[in-house]
Amino acid sequence: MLSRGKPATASSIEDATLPAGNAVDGSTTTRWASAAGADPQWLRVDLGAPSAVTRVTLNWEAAYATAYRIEVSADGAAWTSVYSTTTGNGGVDTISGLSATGRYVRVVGTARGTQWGYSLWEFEVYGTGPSTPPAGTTPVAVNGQLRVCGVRLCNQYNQPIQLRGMSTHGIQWYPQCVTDASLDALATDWNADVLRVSMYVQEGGYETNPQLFTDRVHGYIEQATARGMYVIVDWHMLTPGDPNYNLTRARTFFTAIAQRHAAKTNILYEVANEPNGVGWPAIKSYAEQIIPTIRAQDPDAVVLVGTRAWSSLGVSDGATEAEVVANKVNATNIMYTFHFYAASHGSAYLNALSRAADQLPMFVTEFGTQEASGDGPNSFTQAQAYLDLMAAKKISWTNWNFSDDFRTGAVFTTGTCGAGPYTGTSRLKPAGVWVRDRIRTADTFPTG
Ligand code: IDC
Repeated sequence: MLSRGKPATASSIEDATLPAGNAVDGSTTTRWASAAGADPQWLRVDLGAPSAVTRVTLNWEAAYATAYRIEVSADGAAWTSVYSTTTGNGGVDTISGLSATGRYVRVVGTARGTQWGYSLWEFEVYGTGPSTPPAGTTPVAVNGQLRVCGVRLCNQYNQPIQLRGMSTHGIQWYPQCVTDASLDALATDWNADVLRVSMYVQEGGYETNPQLFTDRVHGYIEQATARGMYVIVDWHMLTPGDPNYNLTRARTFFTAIAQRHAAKTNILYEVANEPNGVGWPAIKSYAEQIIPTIRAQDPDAVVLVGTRAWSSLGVSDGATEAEVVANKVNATNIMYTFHFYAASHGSAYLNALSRAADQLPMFVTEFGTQEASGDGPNSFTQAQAYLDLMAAKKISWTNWNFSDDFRTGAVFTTGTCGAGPYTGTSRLKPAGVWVRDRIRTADTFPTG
């Protein structure tokens, strides 16, 4: 909604207790009323900047209009009519499907339903606000800064959304797959909303050259940002499996990243890829130490916390989501992660994710359509069951992985990276064709 609390004026008021601003104050017990017995009369609101207007709602008091127009204007002087009716009957009128642009929006009453004037409890204008570029440009332009709302991920309009995209492979091994050309394809051919940057800590990753890998992540963040995608900064700890082992390194890394990118609206921090061989209390304790480090630099970003047993919510250790539900991380604006590999992780895993998503904010930051090795045969049937669940519960996801590694879970055929082409399907393995189709599907990003 664009109109609430914005400056409103009117052609007349019945008396000083019924000013124009009462129609945009969000209260249905205060109202604007025009002088009795006079036509035409108008009420207008100034949205502050040119805005795309998609919907207007009028909540009439007993003194309603039988005939009125909705008009928009760029300057408050020249008006364009975008809707009119002569059969108004009061109550609440919702006029949707508009595709108007203007800074000023007004209702002009031309025929009254009563002997009184025109009176509105509320006048609401919806669309894409002046703070963002036109709707539909990029996922970040539309959704802005994300936040956790209940068990969902919400956009700047407080509407729940689902993000879909890809994870890189380990950036120590496959930087040649993260290029301007490959990211162009990911953003505009795959229509991805989000890129997960998987920075291993061990296995030749961050610990071997903190500056180099920090700079590499900085660069990928800028490249994804330029394309309007969200970025998950993944602290890809795996072996050893206790995230506390890398706490000091994590503090250094996340401080540098969060400091540099705090003003951006598109960063999510994943603080522990896959804890393993360690209980939930140790993971929770780690999270409660690293989250304040990030928040000290970037207070409003969503933080993603790994769960026990390779982010299986404990299921791979014979536990369930109940241990998290009973002992949540003491922090706000966080989500918990769940990873699955469809050919290895059947209904016990799927059911745990389903239950968890009703009680915890969940984000699937990694999944494959194949076995837990990221290789072997695909189970597209089982993978689709997960995708259906995630669509229904608006669980965001990133798929493993955007590289040309030989394994079946790497989307490109060997030798693609560096040369391309990254668009289309000619260089995709079966898992790549499958997941590209499922990322390309139109997004639903409500703006009001
Ligand atoms: C795999 C990579 C493989 C690498 C291995 C160990 O595909 O090249 O040798 O990691 O580093 C995960 C992990 C992810 C794994 C992936 C597939 O988060 O690092 O990638 N997987 O095994 N969890 C479950 C599966």
